[in-house]
Amino acid sequence: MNTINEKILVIGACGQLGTELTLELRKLYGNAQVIAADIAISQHTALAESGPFEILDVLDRHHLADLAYKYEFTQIYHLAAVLSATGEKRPKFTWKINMKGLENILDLTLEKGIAKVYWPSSIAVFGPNTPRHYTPQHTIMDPNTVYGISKLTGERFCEYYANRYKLDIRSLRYPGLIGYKALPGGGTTDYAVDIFHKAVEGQPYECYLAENTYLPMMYMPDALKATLDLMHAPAEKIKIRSSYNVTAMSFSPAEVAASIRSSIPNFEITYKPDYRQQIAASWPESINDSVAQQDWNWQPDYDLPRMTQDMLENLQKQKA
Ligand code: AKB
Repeated sequence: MNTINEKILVIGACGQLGTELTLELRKLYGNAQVIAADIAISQHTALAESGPFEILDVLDRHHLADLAYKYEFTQIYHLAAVLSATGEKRPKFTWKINMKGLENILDLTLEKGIAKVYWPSSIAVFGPNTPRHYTPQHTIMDPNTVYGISKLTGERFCEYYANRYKLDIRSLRYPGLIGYKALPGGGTTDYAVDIFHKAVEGQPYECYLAENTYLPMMYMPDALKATLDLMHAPAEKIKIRSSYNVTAMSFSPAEVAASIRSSIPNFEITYKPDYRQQIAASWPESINDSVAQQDWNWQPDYDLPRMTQDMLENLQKQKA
């Protein structure tokens, strides 16, 4: 991996994934080489203080072009998106941010000859008629959330640009991501982060999903590893230019609560399913990521017990 002479723009740098990915990229490439950008400045001081930061609205093509001129980016990580739960409250806004944002980045990439782009997709591209267990890479895709529809359209768009214009675009279909450094916002899988915060604060948790709702999940160190392994793999290994299935574990709210109870025995959970239950019910329970394993050797490190221990230890330190 050659890290010299790269200039990397991370859009959506203050989000759950963006915060950690920006810090990781800065470790690898150098602080000055990685430009964090978001619609507003982060409360995460390490992110704002460790390198360049730009306020950026991804819908503003002119500002994007100005930044590309100023920094001469060689790579873009375009993470800014409205997630599934917020998406159902604001469908038109979600469509605009998710689709126009991606279109702007793809056009900029073509115009400025940017070498590599990363764009995240999601398990939300699957829908009620997709096989729910061990969902394969290629299968029925009939998402019924605006977020899922925008991600599926984005996947088709990325593959089209890769084939037609030879752009080097890479993507992963993330499951729910769990980390302790930054909070998620507006997703259906967010409960799996919130539950750890409540447990460490000694409070009960009221879950908005039913106790036996299984969803695919991944701990943040694995999400960072998957993203960077994909981006650092030789181009000829990347056979999928829509987006790769990746996963690490699958669990239900009852199972994560039980896992937390092995360290915090009096932790209590109750269930009050809301509109997010329907979204979760349309998504896979588990994912087959054998194509990612084959193409670029994907393997996760964290299962539920190992993640639980690490989350609790780090949150306890943070809140002490
Ligand atoms: C969400 O819940 O919307 C996201 C996702 C699975 O893409 N975390």
